[in-house]
Amino acid sequence: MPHREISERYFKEAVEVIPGGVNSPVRACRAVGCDPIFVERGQGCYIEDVDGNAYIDYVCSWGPMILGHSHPDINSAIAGALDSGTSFGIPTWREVELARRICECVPSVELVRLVNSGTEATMSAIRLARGFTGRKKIVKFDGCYHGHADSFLVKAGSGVATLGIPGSPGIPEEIVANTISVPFNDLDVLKKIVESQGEEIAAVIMEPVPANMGVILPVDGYLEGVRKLTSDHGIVLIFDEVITGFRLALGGAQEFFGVMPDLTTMGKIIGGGLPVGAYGGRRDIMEQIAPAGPVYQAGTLSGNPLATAAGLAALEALSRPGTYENLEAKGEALARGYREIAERSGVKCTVQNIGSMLTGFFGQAGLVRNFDQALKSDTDMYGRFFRGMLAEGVYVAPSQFEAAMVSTAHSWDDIDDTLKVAESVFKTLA
Ligand code: KE4
Repeated sequence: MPHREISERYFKEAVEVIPGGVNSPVRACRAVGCDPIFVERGQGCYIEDVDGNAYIDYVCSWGPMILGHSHPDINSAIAGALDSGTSFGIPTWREVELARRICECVPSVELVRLVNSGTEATMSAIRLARGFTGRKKIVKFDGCYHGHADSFLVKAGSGVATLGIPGSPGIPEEIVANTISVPFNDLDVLKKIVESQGEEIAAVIMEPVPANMGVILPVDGYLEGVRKLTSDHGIVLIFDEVITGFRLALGGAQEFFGVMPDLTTMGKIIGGGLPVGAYGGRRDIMEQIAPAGPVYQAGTLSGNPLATAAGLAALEALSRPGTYENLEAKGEALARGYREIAERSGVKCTVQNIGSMLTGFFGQAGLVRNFDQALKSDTDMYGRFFRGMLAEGVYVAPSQFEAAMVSTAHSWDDIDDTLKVAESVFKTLA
């Protein structure tokens, strides 16, 4: 078992000055029964903690590090931008370039606004949909997570599910009353809601491939069905592609599945590890955003020179031929390996994957199609899996209700080494 005295000391100090000792709940590792490591550095697919222990990293900062840590193109882009200053609050050419690249890559995006996080992107997109339609209600899906804005903390995934928080205190019921949450992958339920309340619904917001309850795949025809229902009722369809954007394809899930939303929210990868979010889509809707239109949204650091430099470098690297085929092949190999190991070890574990993201739902035998089914997973067994992998130098998501991410920096040897570790860890789970 690697020693972690320095991480333990840092965590004791952290809890004295930061709630729970972390700046984002899921990092606390409470759901997997251990205290968090503190990272010293990252290089490629590896991270090293402050005690000098190295790990193959499958969290990848929850998605942004699709090119691995300390990618030379990104680091030099940031260094180059740094010489000219860090922030102006005045337009710069890089934010136009990044906006242009996003419009070129994401099929349904004609106009885009840069913000500083995924949460800012989704909360702004909802406000825009409400302003554009004049309607109040929104529909989300059980287990999907769209950041921590008030309207979304209803049956949410990610850290909300991880910590088993029913919703969140501090959110007035009047806000929550306008959020309808329905099961993912059930078109009939959505149809009933839309047909009975459609004229009051401003937007349906969805992760086209949910990753915040673990990776859940849309059943055939589901996305197309949601698209038709929302189009028929004048409802703005928002694809929250903060995770799937630039991960499943350069054009995200909408390119992968060929289903076009009205608005798309983005984040993570487009910042290259620095804080960038974005929302964009149909020109007639986006032109309602101030100062072009009356729907207000603003941000001191939006389009920041360093963050846009990093984002541009990331998209440039991702545009190279063969990138997504390679990511997909490694994601598939890892998922297949886990399935074979679970089978050999007699461990019930349903592994679901798409592109370079995957989740093993422990204690499950069949497909996991929605949040209620995901919640039946054996989270104690997942915790033993996490701790076992960590002890052997593999850092997987510290929650059953998240996704493991493969980067371009993961070599075939890293995948093989990960599966060798998993073989021994699964033996302890049976
Ligand atoms: P941020 O505000 O954390 O940048 O993005 C919010 C968000 C919006 N939409 C989707 C689909 C997301 O997955 C997220 C954030 N993802 C989580 C991990 N699943 C962030 C990790 C964390 O909360 O620390």
